[in-house]
Amino acid sequence: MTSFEIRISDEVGQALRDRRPLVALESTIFSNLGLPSPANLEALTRCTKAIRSFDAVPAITVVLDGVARVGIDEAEWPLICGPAKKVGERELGTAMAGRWAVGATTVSSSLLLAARAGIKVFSTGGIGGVHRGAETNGDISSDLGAIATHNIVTVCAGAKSFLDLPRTLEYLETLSVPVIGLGCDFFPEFTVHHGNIAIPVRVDTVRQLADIVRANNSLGRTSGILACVPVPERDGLPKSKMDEVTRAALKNANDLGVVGSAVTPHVLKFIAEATKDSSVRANLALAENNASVAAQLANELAG
Ligand code: PSU
Ligand code: MN
Repeated sequence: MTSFEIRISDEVGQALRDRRPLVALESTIFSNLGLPSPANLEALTRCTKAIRSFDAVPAITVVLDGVARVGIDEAEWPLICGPAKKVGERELGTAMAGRWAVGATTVSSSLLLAARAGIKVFSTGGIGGVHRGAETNGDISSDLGAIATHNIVTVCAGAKSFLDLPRTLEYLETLSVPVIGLGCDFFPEFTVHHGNIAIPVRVDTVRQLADIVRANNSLGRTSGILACVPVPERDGLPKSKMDEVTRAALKNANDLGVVGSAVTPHVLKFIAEATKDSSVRANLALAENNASVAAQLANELAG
């Protein structure tokens, strides 16, 4: 009989025992599914550096040779940055039992692994959400259900802007997930700095955010919390340009009949090419910024 377990790296295990701050990271964003090479390796380098600069420990989640991992060695980074199969939460068991060589974790599977390890803060770029046209195609990312299920703070730059953002927010309300703007009272639109969809709660310091997390925990609430941080203004892209490219990307996906889990990687790739990689630069900047915020939050919550 084969037995399975989540393998926690020595560094992450030690940090957990020492109650040091930790930040979990997904691996899809760092694979070819999320960012083109070599920007993906640059993203991984910048995010982990940002976390370490606040004296926190990065915990990258991934499935390698069928083993679910929390924390990997730098020597294994090239495995993540190459071709990978996307592993959402429901694929985790299948990837383990099927001994997938490289299973890139999404937000949903990362949250499960991080929660099992006992990590409290997770950082990503933009979360998945309710897709445009979901009323007919039914496409709602499992990220949302996972954020509601696992008691972790997800730090993000909102949801990817090619989604239906108002419906994504409504869905998070239905799931009773607190959505908090850090330094903003709008739902950030991924690579666009300014947004015009209001969110109900704004805080201006990481300490205030940590207080909300602790207050929720004191109530015995077990849902996650979504902390939203806009892309830094100097790195953001013009909204009009992104709206135009997004329409073209969605039309292209539709014309080619791309459906299901292939939609997000396809649209991201189209947008990267159509914006001559300026969307990739913005994606890197926001991922790094989120990692910094997450590390500061992990410091506030540590102990
Ligand atoms: N946002 C990015 N790059 C990505 C993703 C989101 O900037 O690669 C990935 C994340 O892993 C997210 C997943 O969890 O897309 C959502 O996929 P779907 O929409 O198929 O649920
Ligand atoms: Mn989907």
